[in-house]
This record gives sequence, C-alpha cells and structure tokens, in this order.
Amino acid sequence: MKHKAGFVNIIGNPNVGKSTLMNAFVGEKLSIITSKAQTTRHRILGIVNDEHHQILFSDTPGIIKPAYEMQASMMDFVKSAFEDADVLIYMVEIGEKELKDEAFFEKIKSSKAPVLLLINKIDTSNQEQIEEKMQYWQSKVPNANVYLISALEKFNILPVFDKIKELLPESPPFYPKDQLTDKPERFFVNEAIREKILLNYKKEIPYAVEILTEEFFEEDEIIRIRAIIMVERETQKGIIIGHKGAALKKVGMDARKDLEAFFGKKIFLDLYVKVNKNWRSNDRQLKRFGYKE
Ligand SMILES: Nc1nc2c(ncn2[C@@H]2O[C@H](COP(=O)(O)OP(=O)(O)OP(=O)(O)O)[C@@H](O)[C@H]2O)c(=O)[nH]1
Ligand SMILES: [Mg+2]
Repeated sequence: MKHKAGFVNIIGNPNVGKSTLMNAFVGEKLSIITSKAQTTRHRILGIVNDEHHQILFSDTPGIIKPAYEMQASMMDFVKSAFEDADVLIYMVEIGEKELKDEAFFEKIKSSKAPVLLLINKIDTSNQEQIEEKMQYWQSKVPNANVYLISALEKFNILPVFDKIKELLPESPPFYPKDQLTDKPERFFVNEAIREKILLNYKKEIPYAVEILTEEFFEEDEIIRIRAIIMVERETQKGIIIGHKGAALKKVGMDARKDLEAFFGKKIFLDLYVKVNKNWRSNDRQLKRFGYKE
C-alpha cells in the first residue's frame, strides 16, 4: 500500500464546532474551545498518523467580516486554508442557514479540492429538522459529501475519517511520524490562558487580550512559566486583575490545571498584566504575536 498524506482544512462560521472536531480527530486538546465566537485566532495544525497515512488537519478562525487589523490577519489564515487544501471540510451547525460571506461561499462551491460538508450539533436536533437540513445543504452545495455529526459526542465522525483517508493523495509524510502539531510549547501556554480569559470575563475584554509567554523553563519535576496578559487600555488592566487580584488568580489557577494535564508535569505559572496600546491594529505587534509573517 502506497503512503498517503495531505492537508484537511476545516473552515466555517464562528462557534460551529471546528476546534471541537479537530481535537476529536487528533485525540488531544490542541485547540481551545469556548461558547464564544472568535475563540480560535490562528491556523492550528493537528497531525494524525498511522502506518499508511498522515492527515494534516488545520483548525481555522471562524469566518467574519474583519473590523480591525487582527481580524484581517485571522481571515488571511482562512484564505491560506482554502489555497492548500487537499480536502476541504466545511462545517455548519444544524441551526444555521449559510455563510454570511458570499465570496467564501462561492469559493466552497467551486473548490477544486473535494468538499466534506459536516452538519454539526445534531445532538441538539430532531429527526424532522435533520432530514430537512440534509436536503437543504445537499442542494446548496452540490459538490459536497454531506454528513450529519456531533463533534461533541464524537457521533458519526468515523465515516468522515474513513472518507478523508480515501480522498488523501498519495504522498510521503510531511512531518516526522511522532509529531502532533507545528506550534511550539509556548503557543499552547498562551492559548490555555486565553481560554480562561474568554471564560472568565464578559463582553469586549477577551477580544482585547493577547498573551505572551516570556519564559518557559522545563526542569525535571516542574515547568516554570512566566506569561504576560496584554490588554489595550488601562481600564481593562484593572478588570483583568479584579478586586484584590482575585480575578487574575482564578485565571492562573484554571490555566495551570489545564497546562498540567497538557504537559503531564507540575506547572508553576506566574502571570502579569500589561497595557499594550491598540495592539490589535498595530502591524509590528501583530507580527510579534504571530498573526503576520
Ligand atoms: N451540542 C453541541 N455542542 C457542540 C458541538 N460541537 C461543539 N459544540 C460547542 O459549540 C461551542 C463552540 O465550539 P468550538 O469548537 O469552539 O467552535 P469553533 O467553530 O472552533 O469556534 P471559533 O473558534 O470561535 O470559530 C462550544 O461550546 C462547544 O462545546 C456538538 O456537536 N454539539
Ligand atoms: Mg475554534
């Protein structure tokens, strides 16, 4: 049997379950997940290997109309995922109608790569709705193979996995067979902290936050981490820290638990908050945080 390998890129609206699906395929929590839109900001590679296959899943940010520079960079990640896909996964959730961005929708319909259209969250649905949506999406995107799944309950994802293996092109592996992702350890530290910010603060706060892990020092028994939480304004700094530092402490404790599970080691996590004025619209800062080349 010849070896197969290729890029399987997951795109769709915000919050439909793209990251949940990638984590389910990879079997690790590579991508953070919350019920808020724009949880994912980067293109994150999750690699699944067996003897004859290497599947390079890409999780991408949900498609939005960019309002500031960082969101424009997020959409550049989505564009790149269109360009190098060997298989395109277009995910919708059972309640939604279609991509709000017409240009992206046209790209999916005229995709050269095979399209798997996954209708997610069917655990929240009923038989009647399921049948109606199945027909609706099949007629909307005639070039797609349509599947009904629940990424959360890992329901019906095996047939999708088998189809992916069938569609993969013949190719030697792109990465060593024991590699799980292309992102460095510090990226996952940043993301674990950002997830807790998304979960613990309301409204605009999480969207004004970026994390920078300044120190990641691994010893035999423990990993010592120092990270900075960047906000855009002084008022946001106060909110992040909270009364007597309680809010920040909670973020630190919650993130530490996740990081201990992720790295399989004890973690010492030191968090600071700094103001980095309007970083979301600053080219130099966006490069520094990995949103631009
Ligand atoms: N009921 C149900 N909820 C799901 C399912 N899949 C994902 N979710 C939930 O939907 C929410 C969003 O999931 P994510 O995986 O973060 O969605 P995403 O598409 O990556 O979102 P962005 O990164 O913001 O674009 C979370 O609360 C998930 O737990 C599913 O199959 N069923
Ligand atoms: Mg996501």
